[in-house]
Amino acid sequence: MGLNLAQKIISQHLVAGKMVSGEEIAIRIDQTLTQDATGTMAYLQLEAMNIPKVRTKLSLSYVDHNTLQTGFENADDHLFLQSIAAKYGIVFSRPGNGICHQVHLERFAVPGTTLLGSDSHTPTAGGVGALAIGAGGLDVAVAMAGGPFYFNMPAVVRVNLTGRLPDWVSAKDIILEVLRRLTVKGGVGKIIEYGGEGVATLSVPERATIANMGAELGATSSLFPSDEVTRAFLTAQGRSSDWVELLPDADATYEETITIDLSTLEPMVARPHMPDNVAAVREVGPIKVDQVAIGSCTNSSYSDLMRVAAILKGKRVHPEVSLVISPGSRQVYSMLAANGALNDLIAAGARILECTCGPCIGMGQAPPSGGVSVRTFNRNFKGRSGTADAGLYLASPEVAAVTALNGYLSDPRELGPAISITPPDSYPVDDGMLIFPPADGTKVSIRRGPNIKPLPLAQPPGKTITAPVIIKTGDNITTDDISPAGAKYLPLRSNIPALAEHVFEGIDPDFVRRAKAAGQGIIIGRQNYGQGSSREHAALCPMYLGIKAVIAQSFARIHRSNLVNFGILPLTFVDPADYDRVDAADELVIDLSNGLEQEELTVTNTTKDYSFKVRHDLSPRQQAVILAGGLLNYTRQQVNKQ
Ligand code: MIC
Ligand code: SF4
Repeated sequence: MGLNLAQKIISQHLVAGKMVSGEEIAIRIDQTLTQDATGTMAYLQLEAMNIPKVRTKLSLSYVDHNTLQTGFENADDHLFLQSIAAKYGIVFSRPGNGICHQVHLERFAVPGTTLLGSDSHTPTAGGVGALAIGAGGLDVAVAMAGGPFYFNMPAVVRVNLTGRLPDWVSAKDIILEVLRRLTVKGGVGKIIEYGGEGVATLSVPERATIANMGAELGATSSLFPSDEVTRAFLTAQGRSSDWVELLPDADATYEETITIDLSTLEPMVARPHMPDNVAAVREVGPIKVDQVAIGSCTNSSYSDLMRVAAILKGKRVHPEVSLVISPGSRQVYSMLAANGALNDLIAAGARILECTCGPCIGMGQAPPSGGVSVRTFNRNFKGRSGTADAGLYLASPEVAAVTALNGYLSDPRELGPAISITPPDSYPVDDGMLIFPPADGTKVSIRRGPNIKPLPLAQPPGKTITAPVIIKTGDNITTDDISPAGAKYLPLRSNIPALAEHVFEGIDPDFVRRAKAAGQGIIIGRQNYGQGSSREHAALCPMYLGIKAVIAQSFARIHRSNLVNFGILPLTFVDPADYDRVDAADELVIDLSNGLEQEELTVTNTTKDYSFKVRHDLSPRQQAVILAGGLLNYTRQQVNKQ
């Protein structure tokens, strides 16, 4: 039987398990990446593993999230990361070099290889046919130490692209259409594999936009074939030797197939506050806009920004709109500077920001109260911009640019004939902002500022967990809800005691006080609990506050793994209706007297005097991780056994 792309790459990297969807497998990891906001924890965890040097083919540490440096914290983190990289044989990408996913796509992603990154948008590299997966920092640390990555074999969904995009419709509109159809939980447990004749019409940066936002579907990864378009891109980056052809077999099978006729698409927008709340720009109408933000790992490639510059050239941003632009990488930025497009942006009134995540993660440029911001980004969760009552709309660079000129949400098709940007035959390559590690890093001393606090460790659970429900939440709780994003919080990412003070702050400011008062607690969630980012802080901080279990109807993949890694039990209701019976402050007793061997556990609600069943769905390895008090304790035990 023929293999699809995912099966081809997985089978070449498989070290445990069978490629049967839903079963736990383990794969060898070729490359890892971290960014600074998750990297500090990942490297503290790597240090705790006591290895002299990383064992991957290539590991990178990017600094792109926390660059505001409003206090000493961010700068201290950067020095810590730089010294750790030198010590452990990791390439360090300096602040200013660009957003991790954009730089990785340009300079390092290799078709057919595996990449594990401590950022949920790591699958961007699927644009060149790398199997790239986002994970918690601890999983990435284990991979750097040479351990395999464990996950459930995903179901592989084929998205068949037919036809060709009409003028002014772009890659962002394709992924918004996929989100409209599948929703933010439609990709959980799946790899989305793109095929069909429409793929050949898309450049690598366009494919990367689509693969990037597969994270918003909850997908494990997204994959494009590696074809002649990929070869041209890698050659233009001076990396032709990294190219291999990677196509699915003609008789490959898929668990599900959906078809999108590109020629029927039109400019779209995701409305507040979810990336799947998608409608045509035409349907939403000319709403007044206060801010337009262009950039992020989704849409800040050379071609994206060239299209924006062409739309803005010779015109002026609307007086009531603040237009901010962050180029995705130093390569993109310098190309715009060299060909004059930067000047077109500046002349039009754009505010040019650093090549970092910036406003996407609420690091500056918060919109005004009750404001409307149209962004080329990938997430529009409530509060993520730094303004709790702002409404964020996600759209293509073309929609964003014309909106910035008009002052209201606009359809770029009004601009007349389309602009065509030819991808360059050769990109200017300057890796001068990458610091390659010395051959022997053993003498390097680690620079550890006062904000870098030791890692808290989880405790093994006892025979029962007796604890009150500290919070009962609804569907699609994001990791932004659990551990907020933004300039106030990101500097605390290497300081768990300080960061833990803000858990659930945006939706329940009293959560921390109640959790502390109770000593230990349980969280109740509904569907897709923990969607969004890979930040393990959304598990670490609740663990630090005594949370022992989360009982939900379903979980997002990365967050569920992070809960296990930090010794918190992720449990699902056997009867989803039991969600309705339990209330905040109810006292629950979870019976673990038989360990975790039985898949179903009994929970007694002693406040309301009834019992219900929950499932843990943990693999034997994950059971051992929980019983050891988390992955770090488990890994240490394994090492001591050897
Ligand atoms: C995000 O887009 O939410 C982030 C910030 O990049 C996160 C990582 C983090 O929280 O540090 C992600 O997507 O994983
Ligand atoms: Fe950075 Fe935003 Fe991309 Fe996350 S989604 S990596 S914050 S640009």
